Amino acid sequence: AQDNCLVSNIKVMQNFNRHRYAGTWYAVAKKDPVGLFLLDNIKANYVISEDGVMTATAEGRVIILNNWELCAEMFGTFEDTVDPAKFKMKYWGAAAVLQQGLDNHWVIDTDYDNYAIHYSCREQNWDGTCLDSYSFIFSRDPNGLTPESQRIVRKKQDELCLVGKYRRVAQDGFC
Ligand code: ODT
Repeated sequence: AQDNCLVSNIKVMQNFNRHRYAGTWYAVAKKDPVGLFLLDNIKANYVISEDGVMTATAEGRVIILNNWELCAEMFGTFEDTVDPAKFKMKYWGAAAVLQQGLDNHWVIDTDYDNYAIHYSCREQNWDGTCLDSYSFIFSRDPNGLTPESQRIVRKKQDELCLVGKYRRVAQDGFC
C-alpha cells in the first residue's frame, strides 16, 4: 500500500482528458461509503458540452424507505478544480426521496477504452487518512474487465489503501 494512506498523497490520472472519458461506464466493483446507496446495475454516462463543462447521469438499483426497490435515476454536475482529474460533483435524484449532495470526484486512473477507477473521500480523519470513502471500478464492457485491466486496477486499489474493501457489482439487466 501507499506509505501512509494520506488523502493528500493519492495520485490521480495525469493529463486527464474528459472528452476521451465521456460516454457510458458500467460499474463492475464498488467500495461502499457509510450510508450505502447504489447497490448494483450501476452505470454512468458522462457528457461534455460544447463549452467543455462535464455533466453525468447515473442509474442503479437502490432500496429506499427500508424495502422499496427501484432504479434510481441520478444527475450530476461537475465543478473543475486546479487538478484536471479532480472534480466536485453536485448530485441529485430524479425523485426527491433519492440522495443528494456534494462529493469529491477523482479519476484515479483510466485507459479511456476499457477501465476507469473513481475515488471519493467524503470525510477525513484528523491524521489526513480517509474516514468515509467510496470508489467505483468502471468498465466500458458490462461483462467485466480484461485480465490486463484487472491487474492495473488491483495495483491502484492498493495505492488507495482499499485492497479487499470492494465488492462485485452485478450487471444483470435489473435497471
Ligand atoms: O452509491 C453510493 O453509495 C454513493 C454514491 C452516490 C452518488 C451517486 C450520484 C451520481 C450522480 C450522477 C453522476 C454520475 C457519475 C457517476 C460516477 C461515479 C459515481 C459517483
